Amino acid sequence: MTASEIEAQGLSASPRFLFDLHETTRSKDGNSGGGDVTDVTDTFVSRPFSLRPGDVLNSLPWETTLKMPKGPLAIRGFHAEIVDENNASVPLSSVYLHHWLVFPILPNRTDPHGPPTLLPNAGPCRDLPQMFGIGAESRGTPVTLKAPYAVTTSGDEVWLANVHILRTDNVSDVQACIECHCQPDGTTGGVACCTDGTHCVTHYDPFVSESVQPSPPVPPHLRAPRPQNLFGQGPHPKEYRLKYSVTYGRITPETKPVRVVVVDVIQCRIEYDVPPCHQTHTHHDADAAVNALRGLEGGAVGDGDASPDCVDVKEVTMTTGREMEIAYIRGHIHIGSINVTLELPQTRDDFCVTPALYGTQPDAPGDELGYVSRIAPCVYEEGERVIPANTEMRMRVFYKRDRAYAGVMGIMIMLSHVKGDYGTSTYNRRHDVLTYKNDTRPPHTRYTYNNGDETAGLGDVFV
Ligand SMILES: [Cu+2]
Repeated sequence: MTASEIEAQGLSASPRFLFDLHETTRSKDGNSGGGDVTDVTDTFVSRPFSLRPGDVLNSLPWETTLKMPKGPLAIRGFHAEIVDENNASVPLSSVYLHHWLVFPILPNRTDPHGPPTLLPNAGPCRDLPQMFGIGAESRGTPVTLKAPYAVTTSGDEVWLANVHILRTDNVSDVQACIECHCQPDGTTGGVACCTDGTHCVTHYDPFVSESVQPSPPVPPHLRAPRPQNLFGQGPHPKEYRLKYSVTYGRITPETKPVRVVVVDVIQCRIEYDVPPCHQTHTHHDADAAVNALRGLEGGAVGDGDASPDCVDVKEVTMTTGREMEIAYIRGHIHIGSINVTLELPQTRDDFCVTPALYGTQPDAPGDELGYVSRIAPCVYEEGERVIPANTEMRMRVFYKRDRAYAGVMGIMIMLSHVKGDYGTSTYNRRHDVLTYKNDTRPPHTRYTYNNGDETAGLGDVFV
């Protein structure tokens, strides 16, 4: 989903999901900072939607408006998962939440039917504009900020979501389905190869009629359009709901608004493919393995079959444009990943490792065997981790190469307060905080950093 695609659209009159407030809870402890700060958690649940085995659902942002708490907010938590009709968590092995992405927009003030203004995050990637959300690990990896840090909002935003879900129980080739393979050999993949309305082949499908072979042809694990049942028999659709919780407090003079920065290790190209290790060995890989094993020593790296000569590493160096007071960092990485690491090469400071944590029990929601069910974040107290301006920061992403992994990602999400920032996180659109040191992207794909329009003049929002 590109930023310009979102901006080019108005809101759909026929939304794919409708949400209702399910419950409101209050907490005075934990991340709210205790004392007088009381955070509220509002949980919203969608009306049920049905999926048959193999179905792929990819709702576009302009079809999916989220309900949100009213008014200016200091958001300190955002959590989402798929539940069933009884509000019980559904394992990734039944319904794979490929991704959910949440985008604040400003509705068009002059023309209610005109295109809205997207409020992207402050990262360098135009095609990763989301403020919250990400992948299958979402259930185990909520955003949690410690007060006084918060993602602050004005209350004028409308929140849209892009939700990509695949029902994978009884699917014949689950790996091909959830990696969205583009070729039969599984060496390449990506979301462009599992679009809305496509269908992963299931064990039931030999008993249904063949669909007309589409043009261009689809990989063998996919059928498009959805095959029709010849005899009125076969698997019934099941009903599911999308559930999300927003934890928030009031904006006070003490609140430190954070900028959300989403960085891609392959400089905003987003998806890549990892070849198995028997294909090539490079000197670089040996280097990577040392770091990977450092992660393994922590005991937090999946099933541990990453051998020293069988690790894929991608790295990128960035430069801080401003002093950053870091509140929260986490990676977004797919099945096959080991971890994302951040270091300050000038001081050899390996300051954050966010490992992929793999589930251990078959079909257990939140602990699904073989799936990345959680990515451990680095969470900081106020003032604990301050990176000066003009500091180099190196990001590395490690994947196992025990087999081919297609359509993977190496993303880092960093929430940090920038000295001098005021007003709301959603309106602060300066992209000067973290930039690629050797930017290999064509100039027209980058943000311009000296454009005054990138910061809307909302001013302070204190209530
Ligand atoms: Cu991803």
